[in-house]
Amino acid sequence: MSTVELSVKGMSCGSCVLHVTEALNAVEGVTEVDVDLQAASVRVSAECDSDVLVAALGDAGYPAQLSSPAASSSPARKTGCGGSGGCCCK
Ligand SMILES: [Cu+2]
Repeated sequence: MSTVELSVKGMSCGSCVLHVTEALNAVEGVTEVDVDLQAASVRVSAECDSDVLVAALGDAGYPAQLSSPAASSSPARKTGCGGSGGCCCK
């Protein structure tokens, strides 16, 4: 069991959070999902590879990547619903 933190793009409302939560819960091995909409991040307790989690989020329409303190290539860009971020509730 390990906990990984992912940064997720495209989440801008409560139903995005639901979609992300459902997408992750559908992954085998995932036991806990904690979405932080404000921080655009998700903490996941899972027994599977983080690549699988990232892929599941990508399939759901939310490009994600592992949150790493060293990563400097992830500017916090805000996208509103209906914006170029492809929000679910457009
Ligand atoms: Cu939304």
